Amino acid sequence: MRLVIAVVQDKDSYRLSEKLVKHGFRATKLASTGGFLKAGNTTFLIGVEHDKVDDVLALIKESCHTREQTMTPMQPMGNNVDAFVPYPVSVQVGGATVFVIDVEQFAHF
Ligand code: 2BA
Repeated sequence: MRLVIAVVQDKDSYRLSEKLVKHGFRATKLASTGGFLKAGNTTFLIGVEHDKVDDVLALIKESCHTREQTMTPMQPMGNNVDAFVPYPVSVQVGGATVFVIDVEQFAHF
């Protein structure tokens, strides 16, 4: 068995959930936060047999889109940690960041 961990944008998570259910894949959704943008995203944990990994990756690929996102994180100004200035950042996010991990043991009681 493999564990597919997919970090997707919140906007794509409903579409991906629907497709996974429709194709009979089991998944857990976790609310997560990106370390860079500090914006909410969704992390899917999908346990799947080896020969089905490519099917899951295809569903993720067709569900998740690349978007340009502008964020204004607050940066400390000089040595004074109380003074902050807005610093706009434009980055391309997604479609999805995916890790595929070997599962040593799986139990479902
Ligand atoms: P964030 O960490 O909020 O990153 C959002 C987007 O900001 C990234 O999109 C990337 O385009 C950009 N970015 C991230 N770190 C950067 C940096 N140090 N300098 C410049 N730009 C940077 P994605 O690559 O599509 O990543 C989307 C989300 O996937 C990330 O949100 C994070 O939650 C997750 N992620 C990406 N790579 C990861 C990794 N190696 N390990 C764990 N989570 C990861």
